Amino acid sequence: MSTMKPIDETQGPAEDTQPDTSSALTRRGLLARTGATLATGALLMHGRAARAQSSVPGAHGPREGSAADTGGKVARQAHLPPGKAGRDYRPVVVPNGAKLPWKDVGGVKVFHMVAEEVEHEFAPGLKALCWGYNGHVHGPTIEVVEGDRVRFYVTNRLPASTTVHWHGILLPNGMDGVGGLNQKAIAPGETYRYEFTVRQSGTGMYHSHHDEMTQMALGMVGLFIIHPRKPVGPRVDRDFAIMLHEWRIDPGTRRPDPNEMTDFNVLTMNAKAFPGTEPMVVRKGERVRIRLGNLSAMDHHPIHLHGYQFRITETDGGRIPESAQWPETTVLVPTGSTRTIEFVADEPGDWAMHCHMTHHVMNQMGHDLPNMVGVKPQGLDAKVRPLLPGYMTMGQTGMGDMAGMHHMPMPANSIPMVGGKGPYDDITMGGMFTLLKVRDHLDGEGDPGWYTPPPGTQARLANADELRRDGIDV
Ligand SMILES: [Cu+2]
Repeated sequence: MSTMKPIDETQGPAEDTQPDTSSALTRRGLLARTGATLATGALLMHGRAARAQSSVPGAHGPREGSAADTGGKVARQAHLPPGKAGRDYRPVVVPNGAKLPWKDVGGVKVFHMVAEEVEHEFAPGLKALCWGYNGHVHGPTIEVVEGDRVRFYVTNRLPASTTVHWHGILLPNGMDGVGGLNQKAIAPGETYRYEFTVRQSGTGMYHSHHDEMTQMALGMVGLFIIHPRKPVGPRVDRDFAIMLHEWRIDPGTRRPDPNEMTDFNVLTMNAKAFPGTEPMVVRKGERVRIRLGNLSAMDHHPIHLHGYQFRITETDGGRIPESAQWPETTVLVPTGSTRTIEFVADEPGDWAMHCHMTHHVMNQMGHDLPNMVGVKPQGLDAKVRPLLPGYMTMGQTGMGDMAGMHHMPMPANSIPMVGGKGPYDDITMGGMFTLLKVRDHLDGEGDPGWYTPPPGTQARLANADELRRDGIDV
């Protein structure tokens, strides 16, 4: 991400020269007394008033580390007043997702994250017990502005210890959230406090950094969007953010399996598998940004957008200078990375955007199967049915017919390998698949329905006259 230039050397009131009651107050004792949410609210109101009164707009003084935390030895760094949506940035749209709310306490953006178990629906018909934040899987998207001072309270309501790592975010080492290395892990019932000044802009992420294998596999990841304080690059009209992830959920089970190493069967965008994914809706001519993050356990995802050439404008290392931006139609998003693309949506339609690894656009694919392509089962089905009622040989012309399986009985808590309903037929993709819907006109913000191509602009059955005319012998 782009590193922020020093913006203000003025030192305002020292935030933590008052006794630092927060660390004590946020721990178990207060939780037990009043409940976590109330406790944090009360805490935030308490002891901050003096600071709020004395803070000077544009010259707030809190800095990296606090006097109480560090004995006042850490160099102080100024921050800016909290950046506001509409004034300082155009908010990102998180399809299927949520944003983490904040409140301004004495010029600091204060957030409360609650790590907890969440029942999550991946697509209609498939739910699992996951771990997430604030009732969401993945966690709500954090959206801040370069120069903001941010304070995160993290309450652990899981049965296991956890931490939060701010992935790609520049901050003091003690705030980095690696369990055991930078801090003691947050025990069940405890609330920890993280605080730093945001000194970059771009697309970052956050995730558990304690028992990562289990906790990330169960969903404990989220996006951390930082808008520049001053605009960088062409202004965009639509700014979408999508987290890529992969899961192992066997049909009929209710828990993602964290022990899976290679064979993931639910591939998601913002924790939804198609047809559960919400489309990105855009007006023709608008400049569009799509931020993609990937915290999959093992896989990189080459995300392909139909209908457009785009520029890769940003990695998690920051904005790419315009002269170095590559035109592409597929962007590889390595695991542990973010990539941002931009383009002008000048071609209306319903455009597919999906991972180009073909097994990543399947749902709960069983592949412990013989290769049936080209096999002619003839009377086999009839012979087997007395032994296995309802038996049907499958796969002899591929998996396209699986799309029709949403008309058939399915195992409990599972979804068809492929297929959502399209305007013409079943769509033979699932998983990491979504739609960019570009329209000349939009009524409201919702899904505009299916695109109707103008007459003469759609593939159709060739007729005999045309075949004869053009010398096509079929
Ligand atoms: Cu993929």
